[in-house]
Amino acid sequence: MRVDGGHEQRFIAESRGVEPRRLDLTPMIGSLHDWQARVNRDLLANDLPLEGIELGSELAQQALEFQEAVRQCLLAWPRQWTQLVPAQQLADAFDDKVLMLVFGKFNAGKSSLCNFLAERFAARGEPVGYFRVEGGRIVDSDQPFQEGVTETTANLQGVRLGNELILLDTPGLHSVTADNAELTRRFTDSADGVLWLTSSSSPGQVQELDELARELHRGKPLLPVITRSDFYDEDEIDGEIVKRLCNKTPENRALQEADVRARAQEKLRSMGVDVALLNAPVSVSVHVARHEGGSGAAMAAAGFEALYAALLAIAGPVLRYGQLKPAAVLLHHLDEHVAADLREQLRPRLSVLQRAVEQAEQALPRRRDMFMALVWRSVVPGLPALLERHAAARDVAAVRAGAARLLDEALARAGREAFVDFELVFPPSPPLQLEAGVGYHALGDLVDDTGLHAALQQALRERLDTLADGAQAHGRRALDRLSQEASRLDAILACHAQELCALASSLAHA
Ligand SMILES: Nc1nc2c(ncn2[C@@H]2O[C@H](COP(=O)(O)OP(=O)(O)OP(=O)(O)O)[C@@H](O)[C@H]2O)c(=O)[nH]1
Ligand SMILES: [Mg+2]
Repeated sequence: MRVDGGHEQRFIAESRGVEPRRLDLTPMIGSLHDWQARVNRDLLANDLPLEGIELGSELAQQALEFQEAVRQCLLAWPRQWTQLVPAQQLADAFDDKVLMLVFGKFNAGKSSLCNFLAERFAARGEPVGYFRVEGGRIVDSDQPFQEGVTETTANLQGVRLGNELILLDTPGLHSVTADNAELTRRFTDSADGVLWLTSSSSPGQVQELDELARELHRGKPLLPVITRSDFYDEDEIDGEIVKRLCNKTPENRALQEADVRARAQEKLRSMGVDVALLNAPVSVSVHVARHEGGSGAAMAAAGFEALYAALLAIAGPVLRYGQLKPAAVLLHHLDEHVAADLREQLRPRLSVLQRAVEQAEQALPRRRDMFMALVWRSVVPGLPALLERHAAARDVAAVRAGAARLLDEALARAGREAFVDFELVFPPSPPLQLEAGVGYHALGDLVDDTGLHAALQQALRERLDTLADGAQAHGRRALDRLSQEASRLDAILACHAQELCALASSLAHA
């Protein structure tokens, strides 16, 4: 390791010289807006067809719920995008700067590290400026950050190091009010990379990284910094026991770094985050470095040369993220709001609907049988009275018409009961068709209607068969229309999701 402060000098020189290379993101931003427009257009243009389906049915309700979810999404997306505008404006204030988020639990040593790095920059003649964020505005301050247990940082604050680099000192985890949390989030949205500070007294509490999930999923580089990497040693000076703060040994540091690295890797994997974002942890002691006067050797021994080297190493990815930021912010909105809604709200609703359609389709033969039985049971008991009524006049035509009327009365009711999900309309039945010669017969003084009765039943069965076929086909057609449209829409949404992945990957390789 170099002990002449070489990395510090280089780091400060390079952070003076970073001139973020501007990429022309206009075409990418245009493609992202086009994508959103296509999603909107396809959602608006694709109503689920409910023709032939009873509006009060479970099936129709599911389809209507989907349409309602679409409506809510179309309303929410522009609102969610507008909510990001203040964040962007705030970020614009640092448009050409590199923003590093200094993140960690309370007392992790965030404020102390920021102050110390600022001292180092100032000592080398670089401009340094502190600021607080109050009510969404940046307020300059000439005071370094408060350090220490009693002075827990409750506000988002930052320090400009040189002209290009900004450290954002976030409020210690769990010490954030709701307002602050929102503000912190806006700022963290615009950060280009993250220093995760974890105290050497219990390093690598990886559950803390859960709060960084968004940032990490957005591909921001992560550098774990093991802070307070020191211990008190007792020395005897002139017969007196004196406590002296010492750096932890290189072996001890190496062990902790390896442990933090292994835990962080596992955590990132479990979060589905690209492990390549993780940089090798470094251990530092601000207190020892300060106490020893910040000489080159002291800085190196306290871990700062390694920290500077690590910062230089991530400068590339950090700058890259910074360059892509305007498109990245839009992409993240589309991914975290629009694509997430397609994935978690709309497509699952379409699947539920599809399953309901399948079940309804499978139930159709059962419904047909039930329909036949209901109509039969309702019409057949009325036939003897009908035959009786027209026996004197032997009026077969009246019987045929009367049977058709009995049928009509039964159809609507049985249709509603058996084909519950469907809207069935039965046109008035024409008189039943009987074979020629079928009618009442004289049997001595009596009139015999046995043949007519049997023929009526036969004709009724045939008519009913045709009607039941028609009702079943009607149901099937309605279900097919709904199902086809639902799968078409689902395929369109899946295709949009893929398109956004492709856009994200072309942005990553821009
Ligand atoms: N031993 C030791 N203590 C340190 C070091 N750096 C910071 N501390 C102490 O750790 C405590 C917390 O430091 P801060 O810098 O205020 O920590 P923070 O992460 O900003 O804390 P919050 O603002 O509460 O989230 C203070 O008492 C510091 O003096 C270090 O290098 N060594
Ligand atoms: Mg603090």
